[in-house]
Amino acid sequence: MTKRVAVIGAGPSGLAQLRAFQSAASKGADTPEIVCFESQADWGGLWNYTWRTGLDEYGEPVHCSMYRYLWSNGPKEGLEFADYTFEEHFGKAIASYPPRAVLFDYIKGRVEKADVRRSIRFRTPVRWVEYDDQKGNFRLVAHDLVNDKEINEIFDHVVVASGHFSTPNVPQFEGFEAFNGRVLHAHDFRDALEFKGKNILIIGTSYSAEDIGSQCWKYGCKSVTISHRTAPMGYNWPDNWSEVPLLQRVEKNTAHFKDGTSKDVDAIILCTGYQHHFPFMASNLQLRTANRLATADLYKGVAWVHNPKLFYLGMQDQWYTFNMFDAQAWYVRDVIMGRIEVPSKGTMVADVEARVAAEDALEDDYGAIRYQGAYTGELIAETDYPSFDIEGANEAFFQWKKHKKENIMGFRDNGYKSVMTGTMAPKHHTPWVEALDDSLESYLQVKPSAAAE
Ligand code: FAD
Ligand code: NA7
Repeated sequence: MTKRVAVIGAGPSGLAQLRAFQSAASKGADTPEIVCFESQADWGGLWNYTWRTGLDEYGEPVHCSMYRYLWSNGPKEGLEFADYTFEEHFGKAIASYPPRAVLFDYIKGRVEKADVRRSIRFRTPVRWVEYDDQKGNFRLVAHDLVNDKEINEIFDHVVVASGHFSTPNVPQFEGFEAFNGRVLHAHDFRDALEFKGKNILIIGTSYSAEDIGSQCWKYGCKSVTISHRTAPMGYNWPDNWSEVPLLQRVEKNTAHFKDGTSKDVDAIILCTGYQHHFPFMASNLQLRTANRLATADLYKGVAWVHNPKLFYLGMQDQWYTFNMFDAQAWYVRDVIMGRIEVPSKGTMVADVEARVAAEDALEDDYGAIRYQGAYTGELIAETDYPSFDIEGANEAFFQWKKHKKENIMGFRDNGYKSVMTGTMAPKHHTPWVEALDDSLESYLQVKPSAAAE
């Protein structure tokens, strides 16, 4: 009997899984039946932008954490699909830090070419997954929102690709209740113009903090104050920025920090990260992990050590993204299709422990990039996913880090060499600080009439 595989989520990771099976089928393999469940009305995951925040029109939590004017925060040369290059999609070489709409278009291009949309049930959130020990399969419950119907089906394998940058981690600080401005989490940030002329306070020092602060600065906020728990980011920020220790309390509009200093602010943006959140998985199948490179309980970063018929994709903290998800998806496909055998539980647990220890021994971000590059390469070597020059991709990340240090508001004006095509990215036509229009048409310099055709 044909195996049935459920894929939860049609973001970059879930789509990688669909493409992996389609690729095997196109080479003549007998592939399982794949059903992908997606809560949103379209594919692309976080890259599928919506203006909505909170709950959507069906009362479902809004998945999107992206915002207007978002440009890639790392070089596209580090995420390029090995089986579908930027040049193939756009018909020309493009600059290295595309805005969201351009990357969304690229993600869609590959799966449109692969013709996998028909395996996706949109507007169908998965509500529950449990494993039947006796029958050796999974029972999955989902909700067809459009027809308001419950779906109850049996699967031999489940691949969870629901992402982990959507459920916000929201700490509480003394005085928030009486603060006279807006307190929001990065997940609900949508348009920097809301903060034009305002003094903003950002809590956190990672990607969201850096990028939301930069957005607000670019679109005209009055000042940016960044409060750290561990250490300041230390970039050469513009004059109206300051980095301060952790927020202690807020009194009316005055924020007080750990070093005794204070600042009057109009809005507070919590860039305090996200939770791995899987309320739809039975508790014995639920991944519980920190946001790190070596996730807990996943053999080779994907197979659930307690039951390797279940897989999680893209659950790592991410330097590499799209091509790492591909490496994972091709690997998972081959396990499901019996081309790769998973070892005993003891060996799988030892694999996880070794990965955790190796990550713990890393000294800096450069080590972390090499580590995730090596992991991606390790999985690729076990499948027929096209191999590529990982060292070269690492080098694009190293250059990116160097360029950020040199000029945090100008790093996106640099270009890098594609390890897939060997082409050097052209310089973008407008410096990032002056490029206020983030549309695909503006980025690619397509005339609106031509874009509409
Ligand atoms: P997601 O993109 O989160 O997709 C998960 C999908 O699963 C969604 O479509 C969701 O609707 C669906 N889903 C969730 N739960 C269910 C359910 N119960 N039932 C059915 N469907 C469900 N990466 C980069 O490479 N470059 C960047 O510049 C970059 N910028 C980022 C900026 C922000 C603000 C954030 C939050 C992330 C950014 N990322 C970036 C990282 C991002 O995580 C990846 O690019 C990518 O989107 C991860 O893909 P994914 O498929 O694993 O998860
Ligand atoms: P990250 O990368 O998980 O970073 C979370 C940040 O929030 C980090 O600086 C943490 O500080 C800080 N944090 C978390 N909890 C607290 C509390 N309680 N108090 C103060 N500071 C806190 O999340 P991001 O949203 O920046 O990035 C996620 C993805 O989105 C990423 O892939 C990007 O591409 C976009 P710490 O250093 O732990 O002290």
